[in-house]
Amino acid sequence: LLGTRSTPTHALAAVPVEGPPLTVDGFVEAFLQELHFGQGVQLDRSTVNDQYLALARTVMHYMMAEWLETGRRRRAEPTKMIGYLSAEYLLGRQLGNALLATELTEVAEEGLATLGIDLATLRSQEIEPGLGNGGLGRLAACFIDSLAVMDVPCIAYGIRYEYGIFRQTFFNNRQLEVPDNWLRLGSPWEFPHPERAVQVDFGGHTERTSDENGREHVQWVPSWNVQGIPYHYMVPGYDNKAVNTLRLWSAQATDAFNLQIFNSGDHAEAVRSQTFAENISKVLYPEDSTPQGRELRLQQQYFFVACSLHDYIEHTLPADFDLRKLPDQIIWQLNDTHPVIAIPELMRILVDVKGFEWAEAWDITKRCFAYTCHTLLPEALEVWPVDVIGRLLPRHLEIIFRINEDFLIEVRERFPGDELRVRRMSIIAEHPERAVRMAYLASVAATKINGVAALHSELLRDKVLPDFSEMWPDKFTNVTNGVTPRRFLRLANPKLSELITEVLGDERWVTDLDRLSGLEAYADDASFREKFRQVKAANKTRLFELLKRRDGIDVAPDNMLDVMVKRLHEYKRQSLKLLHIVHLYESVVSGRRDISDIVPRTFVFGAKAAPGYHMAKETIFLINSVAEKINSDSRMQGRLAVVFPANYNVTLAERLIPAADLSEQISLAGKEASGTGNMKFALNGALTIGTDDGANVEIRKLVGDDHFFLFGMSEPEVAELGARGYVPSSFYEQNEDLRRAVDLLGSGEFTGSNRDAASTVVNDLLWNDRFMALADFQSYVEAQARVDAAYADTEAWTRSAILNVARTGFFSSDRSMRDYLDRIWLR
Ligand code: H53
Repeated sequence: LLGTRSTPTHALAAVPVEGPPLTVDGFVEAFLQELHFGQGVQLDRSTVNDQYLALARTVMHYMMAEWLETGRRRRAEPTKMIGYLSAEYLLGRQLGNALLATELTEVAEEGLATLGIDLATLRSQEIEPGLGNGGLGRLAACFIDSLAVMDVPCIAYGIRYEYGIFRQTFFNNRQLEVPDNWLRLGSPWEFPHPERAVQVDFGGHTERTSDENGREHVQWVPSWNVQGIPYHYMVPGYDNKAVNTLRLWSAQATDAFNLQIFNSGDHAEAVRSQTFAENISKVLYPEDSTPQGRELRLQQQYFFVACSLHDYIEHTLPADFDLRKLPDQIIWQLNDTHPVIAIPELMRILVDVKGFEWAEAWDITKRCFAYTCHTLLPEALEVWPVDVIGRLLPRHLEIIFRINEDFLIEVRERFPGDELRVRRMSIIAEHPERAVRMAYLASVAATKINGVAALHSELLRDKVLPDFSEMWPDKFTNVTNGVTPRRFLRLANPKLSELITEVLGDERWVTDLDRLSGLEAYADDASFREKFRQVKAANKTRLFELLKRRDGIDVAPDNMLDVMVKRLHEYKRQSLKLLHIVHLYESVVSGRRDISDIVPRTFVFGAKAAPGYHMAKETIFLINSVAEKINSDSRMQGRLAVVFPANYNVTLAERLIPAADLSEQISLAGKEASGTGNMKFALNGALTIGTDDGANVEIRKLVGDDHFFLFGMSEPEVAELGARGYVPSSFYEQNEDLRRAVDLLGSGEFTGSNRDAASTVVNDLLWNDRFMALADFQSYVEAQARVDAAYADTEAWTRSAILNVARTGFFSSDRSMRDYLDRIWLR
């Protein structure tokens, strides 16, 4: 069963594959077929879920024909392919994108209507696959979309978590996590291939033998194993008939594993061991950009990487493939350090399994990997204790040691006598415990190392990996992130899309986003501005209807919509936003400002906190508490409101972003690697208030200072303040507005007179404030005053919003993919 090649042993002629006809009748027939023979139900007895599943499978038929044809075409003319290795893919709902890609939206709508079914209802039935945490996982989803759109051969590999990112609910203003059982109503978009299962070994020890030539052979004798079952997802292009593959691995107990124990008569133990094996792909770890060094996570990482390399080498390449040519066939892109264990795994395959000499194997391996780093936070760089790796993957640990030994010889040759440098650069850290620095391992092996925005790549080179960039300056490069215009403009904002198409004359902008620059001229056209405003207003209405239905929240229709949506993290500074809100509120209730002087605003938050991240959860509690108080205070007359819909996810983002007026991108400069939400907002005509951080820097340069609200310290200023010694309380003492806001927040005013309930956050701000919210407060408040003034001039604001759309075509993930191809993959 294991090791089945896809190449058939006997030649059968391929039969041309065609999807159902692209007509309303053809579609209806295919749909009813699926309903009757796939779902096993008659139309008049079918539930919405039956209809949704049948619809999804019908659309799959159309895509499948293109998928098979893409495979055939690629096999006939093999070119280098991308193996994207990512522990997360935050895909979002599939149906809308699949309909768009197959050009079936209108046909399906019309066809279903003839049966009395509303397409929109079926669309809202879909549970989004939440197989990612935040930016990194969503970026992977955007990238694979773009590669398909560009018809670049790519297999994306990852983990089919049974439970994705938890569903967030609120109880007494606190976050409660509910398991995300996303598969419970069926998963029509995937198809398993158990015959392509891969066995993955763990544990045990290694043994050495010598052959007749005195050459040493190492044999890994593992102590347990699991099998990975691949589940395939189709990744459709757009208007190009290309469909790529996303292959996600699900862990299962191997038969041998079960049988052994079953035969011993201990059935309960057999079931327990099965559960143990299947735990590997059970849940997505909910940490985002601060990993917890949990052994199960390393198991997950090795599990999916081992499956993926094996799948490619044994099942995808031709049987007689000469592995010395591997680097011409594939480049493995390492999405952060999560898949970095692939490096010693490839060495193990080449040396132990395929019999290569070490030097030749290393030469091949070094040309097969590229590494993307997504962070600047030192605590986000994964480090695995030597004894954890040794216990789980003893052979890999030996290989890592050997790679490190050879590498340190190279360092000593380059920098003789510089033992401090040798210690700094060692892949093995000695303190606080012996541990493998995965980012260093990646940097040593990778052909290229890239950051995800211009500023980030610069800081990565100069501050995070300076020794490595000195040693190999040419390895370092930048690729600024991007977002897919299909999902985040064409699908999420149909009204704006229609308007854009109307003035540009065609839809080519969907795959060539630089064409948005054609909108520049219309920024000065009053009738276009009016249409643009109508789109924004309609998007707000659509959002508010959703919030009413989904959360029972009422939102004032005419307020400025000020949105901060992203994972909850101290460096992102949701607490700074909160201080601003409390400051506004305080200035009104203290009588220093009249409510009628305040530009009416609704503040929207969306954020999940990692369940073990105490400060983040306390911040959520405070935001909800402040919201409760302000929203029920009649003195605010609806002119200040705070809403925090629970469970922010891709589906909600698609509704929120097109409705936003103001985008909050307020991380401390030098901490947000890139951000991608910032791009989505600008592209949908929101103006940004932001620091000079991550991709904000590039957004501001492109849209221009007049159409962006910059505030806060720059990265060098942050570094300087840190070096001088930052004392947050001195800012508190010197700034009356800040003092009043902090005092009110800490007074128990928002927490039912309970001061303790606010103290975690307030005390941290006053006495620690690692991300310098108090230092940037004044500048933030001033920038917000500029926002108010700008918003009051409706025409000028609209003009700026239009220019934001017109000038952010650069942030298409298609452009990111072109950059990866030019700078990394095809070099
Ligand atoms: O990756 C995004 C960036 C964002 C960064 C994020 C990220 C994670 O979501 C998880 C781990 C990690 O190291 C980084 O925080 O700035 O836009 C995509 O590059």
